[in-house]
Amino acid sequence: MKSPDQAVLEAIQAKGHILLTTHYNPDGDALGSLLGLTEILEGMNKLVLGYLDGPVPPLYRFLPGCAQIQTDIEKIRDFVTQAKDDILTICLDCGDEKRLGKNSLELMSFRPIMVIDHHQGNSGFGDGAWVEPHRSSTGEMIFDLAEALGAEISPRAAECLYTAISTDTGSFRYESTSAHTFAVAGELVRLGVRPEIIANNLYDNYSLGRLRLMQEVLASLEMHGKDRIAIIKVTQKMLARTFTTMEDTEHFINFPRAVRSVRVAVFIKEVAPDVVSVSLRAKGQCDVSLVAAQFGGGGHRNASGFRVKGQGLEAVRDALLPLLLQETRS
Ligand SMILES: [Mn+2]
Repeated sequence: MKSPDQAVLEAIQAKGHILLTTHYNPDGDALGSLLGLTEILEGMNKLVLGYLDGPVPPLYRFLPGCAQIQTDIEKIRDFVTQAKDDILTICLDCGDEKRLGKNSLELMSFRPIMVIDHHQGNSGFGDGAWVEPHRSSTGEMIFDLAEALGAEISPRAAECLYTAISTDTGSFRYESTSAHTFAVAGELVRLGVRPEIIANNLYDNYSLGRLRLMQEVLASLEMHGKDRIAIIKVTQKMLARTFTTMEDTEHFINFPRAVRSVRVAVFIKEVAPDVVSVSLRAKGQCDVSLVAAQFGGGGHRNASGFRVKGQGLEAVRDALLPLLLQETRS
């Protein structure tokens, strides 16, 4: 466990205006880190603005401060202009500048830029970076950053950081969950976090439409290759019938993946007419990043994906299946 990078600490101490941003399609760690750090820096009397490529997903709207996040790049331009030289940009939980979204080029012009991240294979963008791939979450790093800065962690900030850590560790289940992760979570609870309230917001707060959509998606299940390959699908028609959006399909792939015999779980999504996106999840020795790469995608050994234009769901499935049968053969 390294302490925060000196360049990052000094940059924060030196500047009065701080722009915070994170990757598009933000998850709990991205949002919790951004909002938690906003609160911490405001406690240090900094002027802070958070920017996102799109609106906060409904699932995370319980997080304190999320209504203040800006999605309008004009507002960011004004903030940066006003700040003159007194500005610092911090990119959180983001492994690559392209993942900042449609305005990434402009955001990258608001310098200096510091990066705080835990992604394996972080591209090394920014003028300074604190990257620790073995960390459970960016939220865990933000806690250590606050301590190093001697900053107060308010109950609101604690709630955001706890959400970041608990979501990115799959509720403290993944390999990256360390003794330090539990120590930080324990300290956040001591600062006022109620784990049952956060868990209730995250896991017991879905729409009925999402359950109906889950019924349809799970009904599409196909098993192949001695039950080692599980495939589920979602179509635009299913979303329309259940009054849901693609965001409601988050975590669905975990159901087929959790079956004992399954080595590779596949979720094929019709994201638009003639645009198909595929998520692949593997267990054990299977490497789905190699399969995704054959379709121009990428990711990690156990979690990757790709996108195809101009082909329907069935055509994509037919092209993918032989490769998966090969990968799960032994
Ligand atoms: Mn993360």
